[in-house]
Amino acid sequence: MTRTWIRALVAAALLAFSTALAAAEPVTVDIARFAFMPKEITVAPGTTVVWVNHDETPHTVAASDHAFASKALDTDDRYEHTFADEGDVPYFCTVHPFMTGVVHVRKP
Ligand SMILES: [Cu+2]
Repeated sequence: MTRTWIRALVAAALLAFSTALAAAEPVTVDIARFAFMPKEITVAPGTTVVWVNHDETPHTVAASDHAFASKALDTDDRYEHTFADEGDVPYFCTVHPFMTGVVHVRKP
């Protein structure tokens, strides 16, 4: 194997490794007993948050600033949103506005 080939392989391996580090795992928020659990989470920019409704009652996930909103989620339905920018994103359930949560988006 030539030196150039070895260099190319090492470069490809390093690129794959750094890409894996950058891609954050999805974070799950459970909807159960008329609450978001956990109610507050902190994630890195680029993270996808997945909400899963475990209640028998339909719920929604809607940003307080209307940046995103799910349809009504039936039992076991899920909704996901990727948070690109840093900041605090409060959200609530439009069917039951007392159900609230916050996603804090922060660089690690
Ligand atoms: Cu609800």
